[in-house]
Amino acid sequence: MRSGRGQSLNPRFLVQKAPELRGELSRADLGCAFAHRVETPPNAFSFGPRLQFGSSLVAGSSRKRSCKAERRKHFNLEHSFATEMGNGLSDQTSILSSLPSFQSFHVVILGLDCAGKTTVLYRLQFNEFVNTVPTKGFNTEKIKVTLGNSKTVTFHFWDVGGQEKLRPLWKSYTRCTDGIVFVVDSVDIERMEEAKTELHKITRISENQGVPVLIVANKQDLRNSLSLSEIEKLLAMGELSSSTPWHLQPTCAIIGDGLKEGLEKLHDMIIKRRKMLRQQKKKR
Ligand SMILES: Nc1nc2c(ncn2[C@@H]2O[C@H](COP(=O)(O)OP(=O)(O)OP(=O)(O)O)[C@@H](O)[C@H]2O)c(=O)[nH]1
Ligand SMILES: [Mg+2]
Repeated sequence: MRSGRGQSLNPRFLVQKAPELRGELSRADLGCAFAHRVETPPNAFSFGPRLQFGSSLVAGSSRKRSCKAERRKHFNLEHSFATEMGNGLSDQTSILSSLPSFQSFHVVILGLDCAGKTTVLYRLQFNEFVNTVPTKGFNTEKIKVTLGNSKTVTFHFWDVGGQEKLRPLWKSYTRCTDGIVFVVDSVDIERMEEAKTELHKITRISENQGVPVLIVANKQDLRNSLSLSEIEKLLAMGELSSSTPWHLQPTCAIIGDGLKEGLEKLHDMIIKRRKMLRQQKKKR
């Protein structure tokens, strides 16, 4: 079974958990709530789903001008290797890029197409559900997340398209990354083997040795979603290298359930690894 665009939802779950979705749900007759998609133009560097949020997120002309130089700098420094692939950069990204980088963690979001990566990204960014279109290149956002201990950290997320033809590019994005978020569609049983192959392939790359992986078991709101233990088994997570710290987190990206908890774990694993690397350096 393949879920995702136009899938059958568990409406009771959503109505209880996501009051802001009720209008959407009644319009869609509680059956295929997200069948009504707002398509965004497929041109590179389009503002993607952000356009749906109105003026507060579309920069005014003066702000645009003042950001121009910063945007160019940011772009040259960080995106040059992948500019041709981009389809979701924003003014917000460029402003946030000027923040001090010592608290910023570079995190790549990977997973098969339709797993919910972009939904995760924009749920974290706007704390709202955003209708998505398949990612042709990547989306990137710097997002401040307040963790349980009230500490605010900045994650620089790179959400890369999961279609088969785009997967060879994943390794370019994981170069020097602090962490990987690997999103899995919990009802896509048929493609669990494919997800396993991709997960193991990306973690086995020598540069990714020791990089913490947060495996997001997404779409837990759907009927027939696999349990965590089933997913753990199907993804053969026990066979991941012993040097790869991982955590499996159940989520529902459309309402945001489980995302903060997952990031908390990822943050802990990243900090632990950084400490370990520092100690190893000192010993040498
Ligand atoms: N029911 C349910 N649907 C979800 C959830 N997360 C995402 N979706 C839906 O799954 C579909 C695909 O989501 P995307 O975020 O575009 O998937 P993606 O992984 O970015 O896909 P690519 O960009 O093609 O790699 C959309 O219709 C989302 O609304 C979830 O937690 N529950
Ligand atoms: Mg996407």
